[in-house]
Amino acid sequence: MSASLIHAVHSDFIQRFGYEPMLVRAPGRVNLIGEHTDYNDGFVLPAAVDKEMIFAVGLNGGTEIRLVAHDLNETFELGSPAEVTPSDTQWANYLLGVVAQLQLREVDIQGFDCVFGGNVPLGAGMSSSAALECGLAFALNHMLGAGLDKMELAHAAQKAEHTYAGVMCGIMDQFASLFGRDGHVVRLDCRSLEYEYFPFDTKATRIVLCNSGVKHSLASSEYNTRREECERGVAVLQQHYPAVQSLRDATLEQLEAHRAELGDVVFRRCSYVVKENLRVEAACQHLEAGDLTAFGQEMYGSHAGLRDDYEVSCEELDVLVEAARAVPGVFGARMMGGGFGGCTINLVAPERVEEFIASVSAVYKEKFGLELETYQTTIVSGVGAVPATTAA
Ligand code: GAF
Repeated sequence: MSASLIHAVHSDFIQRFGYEPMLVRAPGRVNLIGEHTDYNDGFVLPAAVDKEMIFAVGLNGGTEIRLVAHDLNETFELGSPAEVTPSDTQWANYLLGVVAQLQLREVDIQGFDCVFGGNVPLGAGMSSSAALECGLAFALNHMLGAGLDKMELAHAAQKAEHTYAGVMCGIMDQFASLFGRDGHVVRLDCRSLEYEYFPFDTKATRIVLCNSGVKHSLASSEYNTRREECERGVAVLQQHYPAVQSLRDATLEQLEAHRAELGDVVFRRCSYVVKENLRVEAACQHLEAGDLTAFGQEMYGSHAGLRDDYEVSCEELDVLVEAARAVPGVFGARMMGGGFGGCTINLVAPERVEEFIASVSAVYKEKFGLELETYQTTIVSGVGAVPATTAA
Protein backbone atom coordinates (compact mmCIF):
# COMPACT_ATOMS: atom_id res chain seq x y z
CA MET A 1 0.00 0.00 0.00
CA SER A 2 1.48 3.33 -1.00
CA ALA A 3 1.39 5.64 2.02
CA SER A 4 2.25 8.68 -0.09
CA LEU A 5 -0.63 7.98 -2.47
CA ILE A 6 -3.07 7.55 0.40
CA HIS A 7 -1.82 10.76 1.94
CA ALA A 8 -2.15 12.67 -1.36
CA VAL A 9 -5.70 11.48 -2.07
CA HIS A 10 -6.79 12.10 1.51
CA SER A 11 -5.32 15.64 1.58
CA ASP A 12 -6.91 16.46 -1.77
CA PHE A 13 -10.31 15.40 -0.42
CA ILE A 14 -9.92 17.45 2.77
CA GLN A 15 -8.80 20.51 0.85
CA ARG A 16 -11.69 20.36 -1.59
CA PHE A 17 -14.51 19.24 0.67
CA GLY A 18 -13.39 20.01 4.22
CA TYR A 19 -14.59 16.90 6.02
CA GLU A 20 -13.18 13.48 6.84
CA PRO A 21 -13.76 10.76 4.18
CA MET A 22 -13.71 6.98 4.27
CA LEU A 23 -10.57 5.61 2.59
CA VAL A 24 -10.65 2.55 0.36
CA ARG A 25 -7.95 0.67 -1.53
CA ALA A 26 -8.82 -1.26 -4.72
CA PRO A 27 -6.09 -3.30 -6.43
CA GLY A 28 -5.44 -4.07 -10.08
CA ARG A 29 -4.86 -7.68 -11.00
CA VAL A 30 -2.61 -10.08 -12.86
CA ASN A 31 -3.87 -13.23 -14.52
CA LEU A 32 -1.49 -16.17 -14.56
CA ILE A 33 -3.47 -18.11 -17.11
CA GLY A 34 -7.03 -18.42 -18.47
CA GLU A 35 -7.45 -15.54 -20.91
CA HIS A 36 -10.75 -14.82 -22.65
CA THR A 37 -12.26 -17.79 -20.86
CA ASP A 38 -14.31 -15.87 -18.30
CA TYR A 39 -17.13 -14.83 -20.64
CA ASN A 40 -17.19 -18.40 -21.94
CA ASP A 41 -18.10 -19.78 -18.49
CA GLY A 42 -14.55 -21.13 -18.15
CA PHE A 43 -11.67 -20.92 -15.67
CA VAL A 44 -9.24 -18.14 -14.79
CA LEU A 45 -6.31 -17.86 -12.37
CA PRO A 46 -5.87 -14.21 -11.34
CA ALA A 47 -4.45 -12.45 -8.28
CA ALA A 48 -4.80 -8.92 -6.90
CA VAL A 49 -1.51 -7.02 -6.97
CA ASP A 50 0.16 -4.04 -5.35
CA LYS A 51 -0.78 -1.58 -8.08
CA GLU A 52 -3.88 0.04 -6.73
CA MET A 53 -6.45 2.81 -6.73
CA ILE A 54 -7.06 4.78 -3.55
CA PHE A 55 -10.44 6.35 -2.88
CA ALA A 56 -11.53 9.01 -0.44
CA VAL A 57 -15.33 9.00 -0.31
CA GLY A 58 -17.86 10.80 1.89
CA LEU A 59 -21.59 11.42 2.02
CA ASN A 60 -22.08 15.19 1.61
CA GLY A 61 -25.57 15.45 3.07
CA GLY A 62 -27.03 16.80 -0.18
CA THR A 63 -27.91 15.26 -3.54
CA GLU A 64 -24.83 16.27 -5.54
CA ILE A 65 -22.28 13.75 -6.79
CA ARG A 66 -18.80 15.29 -7.04
CA LEU A 67 -16.07 13.15 -8.57
CA VAL A 68 -12.38 14.06 -8.73
CA ALA A 69 -9.66 12.27 -10.69
CA HIS A 70 -6.71 13.33 -8.52
CA ASP A 71 -4.00 12.30 -11.00
CA LEU A 72 -5.62 14.21 -13.86
CA ASN A 73 -6.81 17.10 -11.68
CA GLU A 74 -10.21 16.79 -13.37
CA THR A 75 -13.65 16.98 -11.81
CA PHE A 76 -17.09 15.77 -12.79
CA GLU A 77 -20.30 16.87 -11.10
CA LEU A 78 -23.88 15.72 -11.20
CA GLY A 79 -26.86 17.43 -9.56
CA SER A 80 -28.38 14.27 -8.17
CA PRO A 81 -28.19 10.47 -8.41
CA ALA A 82 -31.44 10.52 -10.42
CA GLU A 83 -29.59 12.23 -13.29
CA VAL A 84 -27.01 9.49 -13.73
CA THR A 85 -26.36 8.68 -17.39
CA PRO A 86 -23.25 7.87 -19.49
CA SER A 87 -21.08 10.95 -20.04
CA ASP A 88 -18.33 12.02 -22.45
CA THR A 89 -15.81 11.84 -19.61
CA GLN A 90 -14.50 8.32 -19.87
CA TRP A 91 -13.05 7.95 -16.37
CA ALA A 92 -16.31 9.20 -14.85
CA ASN A 93 -18.30 6.55 -16.69
CA TYR A 94 -16.78 3.72 -14.66
CA LEU A 95 -18.00 5.44 -11.50
CA LEU A 96 -21.35 6.59 -12.84
CA GLY A 97 -21.98 3.06 -14.12
CA VAL A 98 -21.51 1.78 -10.58
CA VAL A 99 -23.96 4.34 -9.22
CA ALA A 100 -26.53 3.25 -11.82
CA GLN A 101 -25.98 -0.43 -11.06
CA LEU A 102 -26.31 0.06 -7.31
CA GLN A 103 -29.55 1.95 -7.90
CA LEU A 104 -30.83 -0.98 -9.96
CA ARG A 105 -30.11 -3.09 -6.89
CA GLU A 106 -32.31 -0.76 -4.87
CA VAL A 107 -29.49 1.00 -3.08
CA ASP A 108 -30.68 4.48 -2.11
CA ILE A 109 -27.73 6.52 -3.40
CA GLN A 110 -27.30 9.86 -1.65
CA GLY A 111 -25.11 12.79 -2.59
CA PHE A 112 -21.42 11.93 -2.19
CA ASP A 113 -17.94 13.22 -2.89
CA CYS A 114 -15.17 11.02 -4.22
CA VAL A 115 -11.49 11.67 -4.90
CA PHE A 116 -9.47 8.84 -6.38
CA GLY A 117 -5.90 8.40 -7.52
CA GLY A 118 -3.70 5.42 -8.20
CA ASN A 119 -0.71 3.73 -9.69
CA VAL A 120 -2.38 1.00 -11.76
CA PRO A 121 -0.92 1.70 -15.18
CA LEU A 122 -3.72 2.65 -17.58
CA GLY A 123 -4.27 0.54 -20.68
CA ALA A 124 -1.76 -2.00 -19.44
CA GLY A 125 -4.18 -4.91 -19.06
CA MET A 126 -4.00 -4.69 -15.26
CA SER A 127 -7.65 -3.73 -14.80
CA SER A 128 -7.45 -0.15 -13.73
CA SER A 129 -11.12 0.10 -14.75
CA ALA A 130 -12.21 -2.80 -12.53
CA ALA A 131 -10.27 -1.25 -9.64
CA LEU A 132 -12.16 2.01 -10.21
CA GLU A 133 -15.53 0.30 -10.29
CA CYS A 134 -14.91 -2.02 -7.36
CA GLY A 135 -13.41 0.64 -5.10
CA LEU A 136 -16.43 2.92 -5.41
CA ALA A 137 -18.90 0.04 -5.21
CA PHE A 138 -17.26 -1.12 -1.97
CA ALA A 139 -17.20 2.38 -0.47
CA LEU A 140 -20.84 3.19 -1.28
CA ASN A 141 -22.04 -0.22 -0.17
CA HIS A 142 -20.29 0.30 3.16
CA MET A 143 -21.27 3.91 3.77
CA LEU A 144 -24.90 3.46 2.77
CA GLY A 145 -25.19 0.21 4.71
CA ALA A 146 -26.57 -1.46 1.57
CA GLY A 147 -25.48 -4.95 2.64
CA LEU A 148 -24.58 -6.29 -0.83
CA ASP A 149 -22.09 -9.17 -0.65
CA LYS A 150 -18.79 -9.09 -2.52
CA MET A 151 -20.04 -11.28 -5.38
CA GLU A 152 -22.97 -8.93 -5.92
CA LEU A 153 -20.57 -5.99 -5.95
CA ALA A 154 -18.47 -7.82 -8.58
CA HIS A 155 -21.57 -8.31 -10.73
CA ALA A 156 -22.60 -4.68 -10.33
CA ALA A 157 -19.09 -3.53 -11.30
CA GLN A 158 -19.01 -5.85 -14.32
CA LYS A 159 -22.41 -4.57 -15.50
CA ALA A 160 -21.20 -0.99 -15.04
CA GLU A 161 -18.46 -1.76 -17.54
CA HIS A 162 -20.96 -3.27 -20.00
CA THR A 163 -23.42 -0.42 -19.81
CA TYR A 164 -21.25 2.66 -19.27
CA ALA A 165 -17.95 1.70 -20.93
CA GLY A 166 -19.38 -0.51 -23.68
CA VAL A 167 -16.99 -3.42 -23.04
CA MET A 168 -18.79 -6.74 -22.68
CA CYS A 169 -16.21 -8.06 -20.22
CA GLY A 170 -16.39 -11.22 -18.16
CA ILE A 171 -16.28 -11.30 -14.35
CA MET A 172 -12.57 -12.00 -13.83
CA ASP A 173 -11.22 -8.50 -13.24
CA GLN A 174 -13.88 -7.37 -10.81
CA PHE A 175 -13.74 -10.71 -9.00
CA ALA A 176 -9.95 -10.51 -8.66
CA SER A 177 -10.01 -6.95 -7.35
CA LEU A 178 -12.61 -7.82 -4.70
CA PHE A 179 -11.61 -11.38 -3.76
CA GLY A 180 -7.81 -11.22 -3.94
CA ARG A 181 -5.93 -12.83 -1.04
CA ASP A 182 -2.45 -11.89 0.14
CA GLY A 183 0.14 -14.35 -1.25
CA HIS A 184 -2.40 -16.44 -3.18
CA VAL A 185 -3.68 -16.82 -6.70
CA VAL A 186 -7.31 -17.78 -7.07
CA ARG A 187 -8.88 -20.15 -9.55
CA LEU A 188 -12.39 -19.07 -10.41
CA ASP A 189 -14.97 -21.20 -12.13
CA CYS A 190 -16.75 -18.45 -14.03
CA ARG A 191 -19.91 -20.53 -14.36
CA SER A 192 -20.55 -21.69 -10.80
CA LEU A 193 -18.52 -18.81 -9.30
CA GLU A 194 -16.84 -21.33 -7.01
CA TYR A 195 -13.26 -20.42 -6.28
CA GLU A 196 -10.16 -21.88 -4.72
CA TYR A 197 -7.05 -20.11 -3.45
CA PHE A 198 -3.58 -21.50 -4.16
CA PRO A 199 -0.53 -20.28 -2.23
CA PHE A 200 1.96 -18.62 -4.54
CA ASP A 201 5.56 -19.19 -3.52
CA THR A 202 7.51 -16.00 -4.18
CA LYS A 203 10.72 -17.64 -2.96
CA ALA A 204 10.64 -19.84 -6.05
CA THR A 205 9.43 -17.30 -8.59
CA ARG A 206 8.60 -13.65 -9.03
CA ILE A 207 5.86 -12.19 -11.16
CA VAL A 208 7.35 -9.57 -13.44
CA LEU A 209 5.19 -7.55 -15.81
CA CYS A 210 6.59 -5.97 -18.95
CA ASN A 211 4.48 -3.06 -20.15
CA SER A 212 4.67 -2.81 -23.93
CA GLY A 213 3.44 0.78 -23.58
CA VAL A 214 1.18 0.28 -26.58
CA LYS A 215 -2.58 -0.04 -26.71
CA HIS A 216 -3.84 -0.58 -30.22
CA SER A 217 -7.14 1.13 -30.85
CA LEU A 218 -8.85 -2.11 -31.82
CA ALA A 219 -8.83 -3.31 -28.23
CA SER A 220 -12.44 -2.84 -27.13
CA SER A 221 -14.16 -3.38 -30.48
CA GLU A 222 -12.19 -6.57 -31.12
CA TYR A 223 -12.93 -7.73 -27.58
CA ASN A 224 -16.65 -7.59 -28.25
CA THR A 225 -16.13 -9.25 -31.65
CA ARG A 226 -14.32 -12.17 -30.00
CA ARG A 227 -17.21 -12.60 -27.64
CA GLU A 228 -19.67 -12.66 -30.53
CA GLU A 229 -17.52 -15.17 -32.43
CA CYS A 230 -17.58 -17.49 -29.43
CA GLU A 231 -21.36 -17.12 -29.19
CA ARG A 232 -21.67 -17.98 -32.87
CA GLY A 233 -19.65 -21.12 -32.27
CA VAL A 234 -21.92 -22.12 -29.40
CA ALA A 235 -25.02 -21.54 -31.57
CA VAL A 236 -23.65 -23.94 -34.21
CA LEU A 237 -22.68 -26.59 -31.68
CA GLN A 238 -26.03 -26.36 -29.90
CA GLN A 239 -27.82 -27.58 -33.00
CA HIS A 240 -25.91 -30.85 -32.71
CA TYR A 241 -25.29 -31.02 -28.97
CA PRO A 242 -28.14 -29.36 -27.05
CA ALA A 243 -26.19 -29.74 -23.79
CA VAL A 244 -23.58 -27.23 -24.96
CA GLN A 245 -24.62 -24.00 -23.25
CA SER A 246 -21.25 -22.29 -23.62
CA LEU A 247 -17.75 -23.15 -24.82
CA ARG A 248 -17.11 -24.48 -21.34
CA ASP A 249 -19.20 -27.52 -22.33
CA ALA A 250 -17.63 -28.05 -25.76
CA THR A 251 -14.90 -30.52 -26.67
CA LEU A 252 -12.21 -30.38 -29.35
CA GLU A 253 -13.77 -33.44 -30.98
CA GLN A 254 -17.11 -31.67 -31.33
CA LEU A 255 -15.44 -28.65 -32.86
CA GLU A 256 -13.48 -30.83 -35.23
CA ALA A 257 -16.64 -32.69 -36.30
CA HIS A 258 -18.30 -29.39 -37.33
CA ARG A 259 -15.28 -27.51 -38.52
CA ALA A 260 -16.67 -26.67 -41.96
CA GLU A 261 -19.95 -25.43 -40.55
CA LEU A 262 -18.18 -23.27 -37.97
CA GLY A 263 -15.88 -21.74 -40.56
CA ASP A 264 -12.16 -21.22 -40.08
CA VAL A 265 -12.26 -18.12 -37.86
CA VAL A 266 -14.94 -19.29 -35.44
CA PHE A 267 -13.36 -22.74 -35.32
CA ARG A 268 -10.01 -21.28 -34.26
CA ARG A 269 -11.56 -18.95 -31.69
CA CYS A 270 -13.51 -21.80 -30.13
CA SER A 271 -10.59 -24.25 -30.21
CA TYR A 272 -8.46 -21.70 -28.39
CA VAL A 273 -11.03 -21.31 -25.61
CA VAL A 274 -11.51 -25.06 -25.14
CA LYS A 275 -7.73 -25.60 -25.00
CA GLU A 276 -7.20 -22.65 -22.67
CA ASN A 277 -9.65 -24.09 -20.16
CA LEU A 278 -7.70 -27.37 -20.23
CA ARG A 279 -4.49 -25.41 -19.72
CA VAL A 280 -5.86 -23.68 -16.61
CA GLU A 281 -6.76 -27.03 -15.10
CA ALA A 282 -3.33 -28.45 -15.91
CA ALA A 283 -1.59 -25.30 -14.65
CA CYS A 284 -3.35 -25.57 -11.27
CA GLN A 285 -2.15 -29.14 -10.91
CA HIS A 286 1.41 -28.05 -11.72
CA LEU A 287 1.13 -25.27 -9.17
CA GLU A 288 0.02 -27.69 -6.49
CA ALA A 289 2.88 -30.02 -7.40
CA GLY A 290 5.32 -27.08 -7.27
CA ASP A 291 6.32 -27.71 -10.88
CA LEU A 292 6.95 -24.21 -12.21
CA THR A 293 8.61 -25.43 -15.38
CA ALA A 294 5.47 -27.31 -16.40
CA PHE A 295 3.34 -24.34 -15.31
CA GLY A 296 5.42 -22.07 -17.53
CA GLN A 297 4.91 -24.34 -20.53
CA GLU A 298 1.16 -23.86 -20.15
CA MET A 299 1.77 -20.09 -20.21
CA TYR A 300 3.72 -20.34 -23.45
CA GLY A 301 0.91 -22.49 -24.88
CA SER A 302 -1.60 -19.87 -23.83
CA HIS A 303 0.36 -17.13 -25.58
CA ALA A 304 0.68 -19.14 -28.80
CA GLY A 305 -3.10 -19.71 -28.82
CA LEU A 306 -3.85 -16.05 -28.16
CA ARG A 307 -1.46 -15.07 -30.95
CA ASP A 308 -2.37 -17.62 -33.64
CA ASP A 309 -5.97 -18.70 -33.02
CA TYR A 310 -7.61 -16.01 -30.93
CA GLU A 311 -5.58 -13.28 -32.67
CA VAL A 312 -5.54 -10.77 -29.85
CA SER A 313 -1.77 -10.38 -29.53
CA CYS A 314 0.40 -7.90 -31.41
CA GLU A 315 4.01 -7.69 -32.55
CA GLU A 316 5.19 -5.88 -29.41
CA LEU A 317 3.78 -8.58 -27.11
CA ASP A 318 5.11 -11.40 -29.27
CA VAL A 319 8.61 -9.89 -29.22
CA LEU A 320 8.46 -9.55 -25.42
CA VAL A 321 7.41 -13.19 -24.96
CA GLU A 322 10.12 -14.47 -27.30
CA ALA A 323 12.73 -12.27 -25.59
CA ALA A 324 11.66 -13.66 -22.22
CA ARG A 325 11.88 -17.24 -23.42
CA ALA A 326 15.54 -16.72 -24.28
CA VAL A 327 16.52 -15.68 -20.72
CA PRO A 328 17.67 -18.41 -18.31
CA GLY A 329 15.50 -18.69 -15.22
CA VAL A 330 12.27 -17.65 -16.94
CA PHE A 331 9.62 -20.31 -16.32
CA GLY A 332 6.94 -18.89 -18.58
CA ALA A 333 5.66 -15.76 -20.28
CA ARG A 334 2.55 -14.68 -22.13
CA MET A 335 0.44 -11.67 -22.97
CA MET A 336 -2.04 -10.78 -20.25
CA GLY A 337 -5.58 -9.37 -20.32
CA GLY A 338 -7.69 -8.45 -23.32
CA GLY A 339 -4.72 -8.02 -25.67
CA PHE A 340 -3.68 -5.68 -28.52
CA GLY A 341 -1.07 -4.19 -26.19
CA GLY A 342 -0.65 -3.87 -22.45
CA CYS A 343 1.60 -6.17 -20.46
CA THR A 344 3.19 -9.56 -20.65
CA ILE A 345 3.31 -11.58 -17.45
CA ASN A 346 6.54 -13.43 -16.74
CA LEU A 347 7.44 -15.94 -14.05
CA VAL A 348 11.10 -15.47 -13.28
CA ALA A 349 13.45 -17.12 -10.76
CA PRO A 350 14.23 -14.44 -8.11
CA GLU A 351 17.98 -14.50 -8.72
CA ARG A 352 17.42 -13.92 -12.44
CA VAL A 353 15.06 -10.98 -12.28
CA GLU A 354 17.70 -8.29 -12.85
CA GLU A 355 19.20 -10.10 -15.81
CA PHE A 356 15.72 -10.73 -17.19
CA ILE A 357 14.74 -7.06 -17.04
CA ALA A 358 18.02 -5.90 -18.59
CA SER A 359 17.86 -8.41 -21.39
CA VAL A 360 14.20 -7.96 -22.36
CA SER A 361 14.48 -4.16 -22.12
CA ALA A 362 17.48 -4.19 -24.47
CA VAL A 363 15.61 -6.29 -27.05
CA TYR A 364 12.57 -4.02 -26.83
CA LYS A 365 14.62 -0.86 -27.20
CA GLU A 366 16.49 -2.23 -30.17
CA LYS A 367 13.41 -3.49 -31.96
CA PHE A 368 10.93 -0.66 -31.29
CA GLY A 369 13.06 2.17 -29.92
CA LEU A 370 10.88 2.13 -26.77
CA GLU A 371 11.86 2.12 -23.10
CA LEU A 372 10.27 -0.89 -21.44
CA GLU A 373 8.51 -0.33 -18.13
CA THR A 374 8.63 -3.35 -15.86
CA TYR A 375 6.89 -4.05 -12.56
CA GLN A 376 7.80 -6.68 -9.99
CA THR A 377 4.46 -7.31 -8.40
CA THR A 378 3.46 -8.59 -5.01
CA ILE A 379 0.16 -10.41 -4.49
CA VAL A 380 -2.05 -8.54 -2.05
CA SER A 381 -5.55 -8.80 -0.61
CA GLY A 382 -8.60 -7.47 -2.45
CA VAL A 383 -10.59 -4.25 -1.99
CA GLY A 384 -10.79 -3.02 1.56
CA ALA A 385 -11.03 -0.02 3.85
CA VAL A 386 -7.79 1.76 4.69
CA PRO A 387 -7.46 2.75 8.37
CA ALA A 388 -7.70 6.54 8.70
CA THR A 389 -4.40 6.53 10.62
CA THR A 390 -2.59 5.47 7.41
CA ALA A 391 -3.39 8.86 5.88
CA ALA A 392 -1.77 10.84 8.66
C1 GAF B 1 -10.39 -8.11 -19.99
C2 GAF B 1 -11.80 -8.39 -19.47
F1 GAF B 1 -12.24 -7.35 -18.71
C3 GAF B 1 -11.87 -9.69 -18.69
O1 GAF B 1 -13.20 -9.97 -18.34
C4 GAF B 1 -11.26 -10.84 -19.47
O2 GAF B 1 -12.14 -11.30 -20.47
C5 GAF B 1 -9.91 -10.46 -20.06
O3 GAF B 1 -9.95 -9.22 -20.76
C6 GAF B 1 -9.38 -11.50 -21.00
O4 GAF B 1 -9.15 -12.68 -20.31
O5 GAF B 1 -9.50 -7.89 -18.93
